[in-house]
Amino acid sequence: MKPSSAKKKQITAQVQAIVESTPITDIHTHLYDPAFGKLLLWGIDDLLVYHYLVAESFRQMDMPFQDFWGLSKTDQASMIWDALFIQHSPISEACRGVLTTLHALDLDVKKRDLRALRKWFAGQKPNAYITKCMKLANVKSICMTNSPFDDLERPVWEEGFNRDPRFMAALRIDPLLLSWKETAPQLAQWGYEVTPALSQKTISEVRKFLAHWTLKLQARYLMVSLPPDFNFPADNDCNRLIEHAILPHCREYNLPFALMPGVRRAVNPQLKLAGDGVGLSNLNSLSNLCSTFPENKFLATVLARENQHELCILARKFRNLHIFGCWWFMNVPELIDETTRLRLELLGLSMTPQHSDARVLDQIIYKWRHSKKIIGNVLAEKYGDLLDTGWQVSRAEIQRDVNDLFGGAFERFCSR
Ligand code: RAT
Ligand code: ZN
Repeated sequence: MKPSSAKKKQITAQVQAIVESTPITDIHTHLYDPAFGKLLLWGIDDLLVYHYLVAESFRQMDMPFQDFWGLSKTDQASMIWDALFIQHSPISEACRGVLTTLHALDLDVKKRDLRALRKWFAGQKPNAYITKCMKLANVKSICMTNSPFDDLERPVWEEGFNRDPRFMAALRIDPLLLSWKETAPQLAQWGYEVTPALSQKTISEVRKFLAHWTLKLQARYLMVSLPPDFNFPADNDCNRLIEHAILPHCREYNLPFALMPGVRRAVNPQLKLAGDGVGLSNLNSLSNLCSTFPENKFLATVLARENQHELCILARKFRNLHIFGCWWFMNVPELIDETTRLRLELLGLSMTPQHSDARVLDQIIYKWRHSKKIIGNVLAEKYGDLLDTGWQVSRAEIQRDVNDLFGGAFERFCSR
């Protein structure tokens, strides 16, 4: 006999409740430990000048790019508010996100009163506000993106501070791998005996640099974003550094190396941070890395929708590969739904379906609320399909599975 639809409804409600109440480890964000002061962005103006919204607003404004960039943050935020929320309905995912966040904070969005919103945010105290946002998103732990090449961030690490235990670090190394010739003099300036040519000595100095920052940050993984034409193997500095410095370093410290292929940087430089685009990657490179270096662990997320299926298949072949998140242009309901289904159907629970990529603290509220709804629905549907076979899942089993999706599987992969 087929299980009744009442039983399926019951399981859907149960899954949704568990998804709601399970604390999340957010494994990739651009947020900072509060000790970084102003580098941790929050509040209505930062929500509005988020680069996802900047890109959308230029489509509705005639203003020259340079004039916009010449405005203060407050004025830019006002222009975006007017273009995307007042002159048109805020339908896009990034616009809707601002409203979900404000609504969750109990602010009245229908009044469309930017001044009142600013006043409310001005009354918040950073530390209490971090706790509030994490509570509303039910996020227990946030992984930052930490670059020693960032001139604002580096001095804070160098000076030292008491870590907020809710914030983990990840060592981001894009300049090291993607523009070695420009990065080498920088390393030399910091006292590493490197030359532009990748001699043995230079490689061992690069490893010293990686060790220094891994330990200083207590980094959980190393990370790079890659252009669609990234190729491994190939005879170039990037690959030599990966093979002889990054991967041996990751093996020594038992750290995963996270690869994010598919970003075309500065497709329209006039848009600044909002000017990056997407391209299809050749995932043979990732396959080659996983098979050539079985002692290394790789985390991966891809930017192109068309790469998602192949990525799932790769993860079926290589257990040293853990796939995660619906990154950036993938982080829209339609594609989260599709990608989560693909992953659950091809891999089961051995993956991390989402990270927030939040750049502004308050965004964790909407990014997680929107994603949890979709992940919960897809998961409930899958348990419903199991019910049709006569299999029954207990509450404890659902909780175990959801724990895995929201950080447990990632933690296990890292500690392996
Ligand atoms: O999602 C974003 O905000 C992008 O600008 C990037 O930062 C991307 O997530 C990355 O980590 O490179
Ligand atoms: Zn990111």
